[in-house]
Amino acid sequence: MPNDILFATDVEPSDILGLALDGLTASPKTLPPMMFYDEEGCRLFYEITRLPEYYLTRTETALLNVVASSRVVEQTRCAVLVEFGGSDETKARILLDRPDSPFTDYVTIDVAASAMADMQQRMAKSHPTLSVETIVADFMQPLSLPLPAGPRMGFFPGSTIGNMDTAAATRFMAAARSILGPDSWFLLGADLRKSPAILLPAYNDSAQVTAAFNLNLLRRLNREAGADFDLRQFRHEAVWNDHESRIEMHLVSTKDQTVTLGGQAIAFRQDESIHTENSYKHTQAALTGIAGAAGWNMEKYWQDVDGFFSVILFRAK
Ligand code: AVJ
Repeated sequence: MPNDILFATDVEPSDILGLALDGLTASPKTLPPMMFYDEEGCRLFYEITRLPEYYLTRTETALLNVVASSRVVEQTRCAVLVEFGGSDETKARILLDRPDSPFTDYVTIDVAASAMADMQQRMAKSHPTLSVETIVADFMQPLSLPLPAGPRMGFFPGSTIGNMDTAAATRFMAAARSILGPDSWFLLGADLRKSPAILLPAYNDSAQVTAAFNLNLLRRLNREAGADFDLRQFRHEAVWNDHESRIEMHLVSTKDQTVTLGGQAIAFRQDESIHTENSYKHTQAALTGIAGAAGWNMEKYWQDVDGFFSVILFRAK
């Protein structure tokens, strides 16, 4: 299972229908990216992370290994690692597995309760002395959390922040700042702006796994919201929006057609799209600007030799 998942697999069926209707009756039509991650969607995303074109996961993993083997993390003297969206601990393990890891507590905040319970079991086996706590909550909402005492380090890997526009990313970073408290630190993994010649294949891979991942949304709505999408009449499209500095994923109707869900008819014109995801690609300056507006100073910055991906350590102002 991927650990980049911010949003729930555990959404109530009624919410799925409501969310889908909200998006599909809007103009232009949209569906929220959280909806990708049903069981099959999680499996397909995991497959995406192994694709040769999808440089993000392997580049970030290599960077986190560099971060972990530097002394920077120990020097923060953080005792508590708080992962936002951490229902899969793979990347946290890179930090927690260090022999001189300063962490005594690992806290994850996510809406995917069942995935977090599985994580807790795995961690109990491999890290019996580490205190592992799972908090079922949507961290985009204001929260007051009973976190263990001591300086805390927030952790938000996977470039999940790319799903948020600047305003939402700033809101998230500010919420994290208030949840973590004074003297806190924050380790962010974020994809960087680069040539569309690199970006487009990452979202339009030759094995068509990303296409399957995108189209799986419609299969999910057929199953969970009683919709009747014909998957052969929609195609996956990934485009680079240079002005917004983002990859957009769309599902494009190949003909004029009508789909029903929840007893409501939704009309599609030929070539009309459902906008299913934004994946913003920020520069270092944009990322530190967002963090700065949310109460964080940049302390250290890592990127790979190609400048594809960044890991940034922030400290509360
Ligand atoms: C999990 C949001 C980081 O935007 O690259 C992968 C999701 N979408 N391929 C990303 C995704 C299509 C991914 N994030």
